Amino acid sequence: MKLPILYSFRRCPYAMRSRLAILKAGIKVELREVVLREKPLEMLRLSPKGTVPVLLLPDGTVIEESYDIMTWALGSSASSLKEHDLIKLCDLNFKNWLDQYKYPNKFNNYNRDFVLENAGIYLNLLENNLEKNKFLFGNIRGFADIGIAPFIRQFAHVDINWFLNSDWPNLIAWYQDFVEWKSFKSIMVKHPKWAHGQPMVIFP
Ligand SMILES: N[C@@H](CCC(=O)N[C@@H](CS)C(=O)NCC(=O)O)C(=O)O
Repeated sequence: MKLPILYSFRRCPYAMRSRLAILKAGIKVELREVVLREKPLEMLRLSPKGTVPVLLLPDGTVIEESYDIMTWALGSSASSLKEHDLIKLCDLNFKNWLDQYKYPNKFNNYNRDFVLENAGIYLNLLENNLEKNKFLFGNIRGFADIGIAPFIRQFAHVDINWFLNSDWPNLIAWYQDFVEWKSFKSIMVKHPKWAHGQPMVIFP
């Protein structure tokens, strides 16, 4: 049986959310681990924009946005507009502040306090939701948790001590629960770079 093929990069938060959704859905795919500076031609032919993740379905359909891969895997997209909006706000706004925070020398636009103040607007939103429930939209880990947590992990890891001492107790607990989650650990297992002729890696 032909499996869908997922071009992925272990440390990419967009790829992480896609792998988590695929794992949660109980779907099997062929995993092709990509090195971003040497993207395989096979992937670029499918998706010339050159970002991971990219999913190729056996019928030839290409899904090249992580949100759409999540939706494909989980059978439905965010169950409420609020959930959808929170993910989109992550991708369209928070991610920019995260990049500024993570790579200050690359952007060099704003000082750290200003960047943190802006990133904090989004983190406060998450904190407010998590004050009410263990997860972002209730007491079970849902679409938004999977979609957003990889980005918060990246944020936390820029300066983990600062994050763990920050004023977001519920966000910290949610982050810690995420990184300890066995599904998260399993999607972070290392795989060699994909190349023709290598044994096929089936995920999960
Ligand atoms: N909107 C895309 C964004 C994906 C994205 O930007 N992925 C990054 C890696 S985390 C990438 O492939 N960047 C290309 C590069 O660095 O060459 C999605 O949601 O899938």
